[in-house]
Amino acid sequence: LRLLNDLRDALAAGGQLALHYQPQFRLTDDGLAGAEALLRWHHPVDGLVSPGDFIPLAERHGLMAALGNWVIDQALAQLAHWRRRGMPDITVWINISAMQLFQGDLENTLAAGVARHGVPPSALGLELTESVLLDERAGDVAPRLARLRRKGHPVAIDDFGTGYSSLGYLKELPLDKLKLDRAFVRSLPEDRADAAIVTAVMAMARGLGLEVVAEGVESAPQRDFLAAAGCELVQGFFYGRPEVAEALEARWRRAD
Ligand code: G
Ligand code: G
Ligand code: MN
Ligand code: NA
Repeated sequence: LRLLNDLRDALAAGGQLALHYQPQFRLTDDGLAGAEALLRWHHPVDGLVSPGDFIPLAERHGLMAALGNWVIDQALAQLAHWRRRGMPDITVWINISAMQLFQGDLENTLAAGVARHGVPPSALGLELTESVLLDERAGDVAPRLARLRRKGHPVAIDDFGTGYSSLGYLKELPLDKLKLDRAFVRSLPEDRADAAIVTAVMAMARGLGLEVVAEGVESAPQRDFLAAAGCELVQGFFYGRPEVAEALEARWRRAD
């Protein structure tokens, strides 16, 4: 388990981990609304290692708390930096794993981080995948989310539509946004089943007072379909890949 030891070293030493930021835009006015922070590990020998590979490793071997705390601190430090430079009110969204939600002291970690960096909690959004809700401990998801939201953090359900979702949970859970999984976006606008699903999700979200972020938008026809369906926010390669913090800042500067 060389990779595991290397990850331990990376957490201790610093310099190898980074957050990349993928921009999110409002469809109404094309404005920059926020960004999803995505963890990257520059391994000294193996090069770039995907979070899909090392996050499961971290979860299995007790490193997820440290890794999750690093992400929270890094995102808040970046937000503080951007706010000092007058970047407009963007929301940075971080991915929260089931383990963080259920085992760690997420609420206090966030509160301490927000206070330390002087950033309003509303600027740091939390993405939870649908599968988190299916966790055996899911019985107390709702009160946990409610407490995080009461502190001011917006909450989104990630990869919406891919879990074995009972739609019933949408009624019970305190949420702000749905992130429509890119599987439903990929074949828009031609695929009639996907078009029907996306249209229905938009209608349902509107009725529930939730905003929808479409993921994986890669083309203008996809964007046009989503706009016509009433989708509020978009994220995907058509708009921008996950990029270093400076690149997101440059985007804002160009638009300014
Ligand atoms: O960016 P990429 O496609 O490589 O991400 C792969 C997966 O890793 C995605 O599902 C993404 O949500 C997840 N991921 C990326 N960054 C983080 C993180 O900071 N924390 C957690 N828990 N998951 C992350
Ligand atoms: O599970 P989650 O939604 O957090 O995963 C985010 C991942 O999706 C990122 O690692 C990113 O690289 C990937 N991604 C983002 N935009 C696109 C896109 O337009 N197309 C594809 N194929 N992948 C994307
Ligand atoms: Mn995500
Ligand atoms: Na997703």
